[in-house]
Amino acid sequence: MTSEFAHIAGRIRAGERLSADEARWLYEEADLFSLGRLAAEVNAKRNGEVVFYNINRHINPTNICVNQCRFCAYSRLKGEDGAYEQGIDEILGEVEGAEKLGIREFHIVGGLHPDRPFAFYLDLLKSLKKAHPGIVVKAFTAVEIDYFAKLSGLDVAEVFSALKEAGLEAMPGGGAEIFAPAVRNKICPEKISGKRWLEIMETAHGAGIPTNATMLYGHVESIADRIDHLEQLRRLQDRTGGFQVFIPLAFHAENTDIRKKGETSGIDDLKTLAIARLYLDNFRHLKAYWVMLGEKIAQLSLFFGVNDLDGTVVRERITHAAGAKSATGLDEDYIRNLIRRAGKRPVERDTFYRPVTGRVAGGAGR
Ligand code: V47
Ligand code: SF4
Repeated sequence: MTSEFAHIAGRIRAGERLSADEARWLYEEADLFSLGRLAAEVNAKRNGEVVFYNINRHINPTNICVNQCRFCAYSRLKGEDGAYEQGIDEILGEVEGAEKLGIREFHIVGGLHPDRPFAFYLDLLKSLKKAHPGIVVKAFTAVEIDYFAKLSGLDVAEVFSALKEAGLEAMPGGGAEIFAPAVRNKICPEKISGKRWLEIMETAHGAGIPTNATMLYGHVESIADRIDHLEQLRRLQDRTGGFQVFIPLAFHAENTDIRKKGETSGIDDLKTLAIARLYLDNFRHLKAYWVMLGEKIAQLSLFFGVNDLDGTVVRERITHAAGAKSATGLDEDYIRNLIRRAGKRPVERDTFYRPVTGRVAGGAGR
């Protein structure tokens, strides 16, 4: 172990914060296994051997979007081949019987549809809550919230209060991409700025809505851009404490306008997770999104500081449009086995990271 690594490890063990320069050094110079072991140690102190997963269902009401992010293979213009939009009845039909499958969360994100009024989204939440009062609705990225404010003429706080009344309980972390303006201009010039994304999240936290945070990596950004992204998340979390979990999203290039050979490497994926665990000392949870990492890297990430494997998902569309080779959903037993075979303890959680009690997963004796 180099003396630089020992110095950083000593500072972290003493409860000091990783600096941007140290994070860059870890990315560029650190030995992968020493880095992983340190991140795993920090995680074990906070979360023990428990690894969370949840039983959720993705709902993507439409892929029609007025933005044309260059990394997105999912969106279509209205009238374009492959464009779709689901009405409320169709969505309700798709999730019928969700309780019998043990589903505890609807995760709803979609495109910025040019004609649908804000009232559509309020009706969607109300209808879902009426039909499934026990299932938590985690919905809409900060990008969609900004769009709803424009559509409705309301300010962001008013949008949140209407959505809360309709049943919104938490928000996913999408739309963050990379905050650095130079990168954002290249990969998603029409999208709200990083500054606006952070402002909207701050307003959500102020309204009592917990949110997640993401970072899309492995496209045209530099290591310094990634660290700047983590720094901005850490600062906001210091102020609000409203982020529940950080989720790095590995870029998939197929069918996108970003020309790039191959996907992120497994080594980059694991380093990014481990450095996030160390840098984001004020985030309790770190999620390996198996859809983007593949099931095997997601399993290995449990030795690199991760304590959450997302969920059963069913049925993922966004990453699969960009060539993901992972399944479009996993069953609960499969996820529990991934965790158990890594020597960890699988625990089902709800949206708010509370262990689910009173239910024995997959039957007796487990
Ligand atoms: O914002 C789009 C990303 C995000 C691609 O909060 C891509 O629990 C890789 O945010 N390659 C949406 N990524 C998904 C998302 C998410 C997923 C799972 C859980 C949670 C959560 C949030 O997907 C977008 C964008 O960053 N994305 N295209 C692509 N080609
Ligand atoms: Fe639209 Fe979201 Fe795709 Fe961008 S990433 S084009 S905002 S659906």
